[in-house]
Amino acid sequence: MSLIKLINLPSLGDERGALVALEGNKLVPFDIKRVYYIFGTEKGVSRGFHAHKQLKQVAVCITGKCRMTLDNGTEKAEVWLDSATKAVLIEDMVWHEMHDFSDDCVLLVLASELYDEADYIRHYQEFIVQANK
Ligand code: T46
Repeated sequence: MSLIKLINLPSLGDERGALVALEGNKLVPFDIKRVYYIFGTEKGVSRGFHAHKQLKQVAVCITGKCRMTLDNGTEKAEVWLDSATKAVLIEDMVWHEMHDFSDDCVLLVLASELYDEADYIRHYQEFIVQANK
């Protein structure tokens, strides 16, 4: 299966504009326990650089765009998040980085668990060892 798992978010727009609805265990393949968003990222700044032991997430740029790289320890791939109707599923044990944020980027993330720093693997070599166990 491909490392990049895109989720097409149908736009429920009409003549007034667009609307996208995200529901847990439907388009989003888990119970949504947390929502956060990243915005105002300074020019040239990259974020992420970690994997999660258990957490699954769905990410979508609701305005602007950024480039996300995914790495499962054997394969690497990248995707531009450049549409409010294009989300990517970030599985557990996938190293991910976000680059090239546009000035107007708002990256919305839906998460399967509450925030837990102990769930992060923030060192790439440790990730490679864990991922290849
Ligand atoms: C991820 C990518 C896509 C909290 O206190 N609660 C939260 O729910 C989150 C997400 C973060 N934080 C704190 C932890 C740090 O002190 O906010 C600070 C910035 O977090 P971090 O450096 O991990 O941010 P990113 O942009 O590198 O990564 C974030 C998420 O943390 C991460 O889970 O997958 O976005």
